[in-house]
Amino acid sequence: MTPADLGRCRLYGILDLSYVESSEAENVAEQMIDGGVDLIQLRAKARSLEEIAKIGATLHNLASRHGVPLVINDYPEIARRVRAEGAHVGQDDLPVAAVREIAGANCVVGKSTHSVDQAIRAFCEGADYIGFGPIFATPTKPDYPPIGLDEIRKVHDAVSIPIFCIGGIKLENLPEVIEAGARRVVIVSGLLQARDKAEYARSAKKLLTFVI
Ligand code: 3NM
Repeated sequence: MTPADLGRCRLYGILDLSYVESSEAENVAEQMIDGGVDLIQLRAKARSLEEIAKIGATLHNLASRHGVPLVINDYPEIARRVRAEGAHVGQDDLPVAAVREIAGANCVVGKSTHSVDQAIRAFCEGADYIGFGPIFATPTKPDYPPIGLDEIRKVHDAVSIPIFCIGGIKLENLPEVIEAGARRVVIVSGLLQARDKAEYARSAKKLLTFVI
């Protein structure tokens, strides 16, 4: 995945195994892809490396058949092993250059940021994209104070890599997140808990498609 490919991404879906049974991961990823997610991340907290690698390989197989890049959260060594297109890390993880070294030069590296200062630091560190949030309080990532909508425009003025707003974003509040300046978003629980996940993703994508 090139930076230009990344720049075209609007809707980032995270397949978080706290919402999805491992046995359902492939099926759910298929629905997300059907709905038009531009990127898929595998997020698996408290699972064995072997299990994450196994699911990662299955998802990579599926996603690459559809031309959708796969990003592995937290484990750049697994990103390399399953030939994922991206590796994503948080503030307490290795620096971007070290992640890139492990994941491989062809892997894009994303970093979670929780303030405009952290976003600037991640940009200077060489991240290919950032997550920026949580915009709203969310049970998917508890213990993080919400940033609020006002910072969205500031972070877009401050850094020029793709910014994916994240945290508590649902179809219902997506218009106000876009209105506040977001061009790209991540939706986790809203999408994974939707009855019709493909339709949910399709609706979100439609709202994001015409944002300049
Ligand atoms: N990272 P939901 S917020 C995985 O702010 C994650 O870095 C965040 O899930 C950050 O769409 C978050 O269910 C959870 O709120 C997003």
